[in-house]
Amino acid sequence: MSFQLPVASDADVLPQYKVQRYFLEPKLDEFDLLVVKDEDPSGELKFTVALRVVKPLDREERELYTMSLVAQDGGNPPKRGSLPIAVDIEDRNDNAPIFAKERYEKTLTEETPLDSIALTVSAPRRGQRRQRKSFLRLPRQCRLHR
Ligand SMILES: [Ca+2]
Ligand SMILES: [Ca+2]
Repeated sequence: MSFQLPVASDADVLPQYKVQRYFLEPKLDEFDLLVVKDEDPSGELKFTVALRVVKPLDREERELYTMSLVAQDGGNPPKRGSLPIAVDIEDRNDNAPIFAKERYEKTLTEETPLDSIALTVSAPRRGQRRQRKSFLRLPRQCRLHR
């Protein structure tokens, strides 16, 4: 999958002093640039630049990527312009709830008052610190037997 990016303009007149190349900074494993270059009759280069996803993205691993698209001209020394890019990864429901333990055990006495909280369990979502708690309550009519 790729997304077209805006290209830079360069006010210099001579084609060799206009943009000669594009690159990403820093170089990330998840993205690269697709650059298509055409030369018009005047010798000026016309670029089409797209950001390509080259590795699976997972919000639970990383939810934001920031980088810059850099345009470099043919001056000596070359001049550069850069465009900050932020890529936000949206969540997809690809993780099942997981309990912290596989099994809970609790011994209750016969004198346990009705409506007391017998057990507290939690199912944290992978990669997130927030815990969802649910409570198991003893129903009023319930009698406890050994
Ligand atoms: Ca220039
Ligand atoms: Ca997810």
